[in-house]
Amino acid sequence: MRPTPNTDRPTSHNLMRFHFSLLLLVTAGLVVAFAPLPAQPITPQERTFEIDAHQFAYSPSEIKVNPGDTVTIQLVSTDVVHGIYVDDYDISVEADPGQSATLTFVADKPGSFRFRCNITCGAMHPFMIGKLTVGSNNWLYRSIGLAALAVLGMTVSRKQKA
Ligand SMILES: [Cu+2]
Repeated sequence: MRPTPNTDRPTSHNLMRFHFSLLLLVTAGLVVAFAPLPAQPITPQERTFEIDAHQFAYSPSEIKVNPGDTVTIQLVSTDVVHGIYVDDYDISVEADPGQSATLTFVADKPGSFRFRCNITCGAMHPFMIGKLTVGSNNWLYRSIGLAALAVLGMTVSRKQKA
């Protein structure tokens, strides 16, 4: 059993204070979740990734770049003929067994894109996919901010009840 709180009814002043803190927290939450971020001064870079293609996977299977980067993928097929096709960017290249092929493009579309093998290379060929991420981890920082606010909110409401 928790100790019985003293029987004072919440005064309207306390209630108002509680509602005000609540409003403040909700507002802060909305700001953290939706406020537009200032354009980040990211200097576009030239980036090269070597991706090994083998039945039935890429390694690495995820690459991450900043918007505006000039990306070069060196595709190396280590067994049979493989290709790489990047969704939405609609670009591809194919590499013969033991050979490499190069694909260069400007990552001008932000977001997450699948890349996949565009050469039928065996039974599990449809599962030969990877991911290209163009952009920053804004959503991650936002969710961390929201979690921090939630903790703060619980602390405040507990204090109000005490
Ligand atoms: Cu393949």
